[in-house]
Amino acid sequence: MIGEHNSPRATDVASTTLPEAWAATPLTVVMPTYNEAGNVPVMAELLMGLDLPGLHLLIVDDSSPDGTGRIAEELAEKFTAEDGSPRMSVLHRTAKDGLGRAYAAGMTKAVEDGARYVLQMDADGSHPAGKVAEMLGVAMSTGAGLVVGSRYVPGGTLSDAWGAHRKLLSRWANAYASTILGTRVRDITGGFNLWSAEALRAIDLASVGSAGYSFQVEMKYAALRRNFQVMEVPIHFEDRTVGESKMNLAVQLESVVMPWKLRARARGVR
Ligand SMILES: Nc1nc2c(ncn2[C@@H]2O[C@H](COP(=O)(O)OP(=O)(O)OP(=O)(O)O)[C@@H](O)[C@H]2O)c(=O)[nH]1
Ligand SMILES: [Mg+2]
Repeated sequence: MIGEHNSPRATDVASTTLPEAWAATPLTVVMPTYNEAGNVPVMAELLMGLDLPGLHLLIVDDSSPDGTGRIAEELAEKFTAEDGSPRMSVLHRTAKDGLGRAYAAGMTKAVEDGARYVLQMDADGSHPAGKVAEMLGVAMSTGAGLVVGSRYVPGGTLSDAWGAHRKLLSRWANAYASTILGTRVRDITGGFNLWSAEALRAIDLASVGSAGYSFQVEMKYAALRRNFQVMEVPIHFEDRTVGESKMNLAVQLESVVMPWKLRARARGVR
C-alpha cells in the first residue's frame, strides 16, 4: 500500500499476528504531542485498528496551541473497549516542557495504571504501527526489558525523503553516543522503543535528567547498566509529512553533552 498524500505513511507494513493471549497483554503506547492536530487522528485510527485488544493509547499533550489536546479528547470518547472501558486517554500538561519530560510523565502514568509493556511512539508518522505486534512478541518471547525499533540493524531503512547529508548526520549522532558510552545498541538515538514495566520500574523515571531527545540515549544506557536484555527489530523510518519538527539548538546541544555526563556519572565522577 502506498500512503496517501498528507497523512503519515510509516505504517505501510503488514502486522504480525500474535497468539490471542499475547495480543491481549496490557500495552500502553505513550505518544507525546505538540501541535500534531493533523497527525493524531490518523495515528489513533492506525493503532486502534491493530489486532491488539490490550493496547491503550496515552497522548501526552503540552497544551498545544493548535488544539491537539482537545482533538485527542474527542477521539478518546470514541475509542472504547467492548466492556465500555476507554482505550485511549490524554495527559494534559501546562507548558511545552520537552519530549523527554513528556515521555517520562506518560511512561510513569502508564506503569502506575497497570501496563505490562510501554511503547514510545512519535505522533508524526515516522514510526511504523505495523511493527508494534512484532516488537511486543519479541519482548514476550525473549524476556527482553527493551525492544528497539531500529533503523540501523540489517533490514532497517531510512526515508528516501532524507538526503545524504541528513542520513549521514543521523548515523554520526548515533555513532557519537554509542562510542562515548561504549554500547553495542545499533540505534541508540532512536525513539521507537518498547519497554517492560519491570525495566521501567528499575530505571526509576523520576531520576532521568534529559529534557529533550537525549532521553532516548539516557534511557537505553540506564537499561544496559541494569543488565536488561536489549533486542533490536528492523523498522522503516518515514519522514514526517504533516506538521513541523520541534528540533531546536538547545535540544541538539543537550544531546551532544549528555553522553559525556552519563559516562562521567557511570564512572562515579560528579
Ligand atoms: N508533549 C510534548 N511533545 C513533544 C515535545 N517536543 C516534541 N514533541 C513530540 O515528540 C514527537 C517527536 O518530535 P519531532 O518534532 O517529530 O522530532 P523529530 O522526530 O526528531 O524531528 P523530525 O524528524 O523533524 O520530525 C512528536 O510527536 C512531537 O509532537 C514537547 O516539548 N512536548
Ligand atoms: Mg519526527
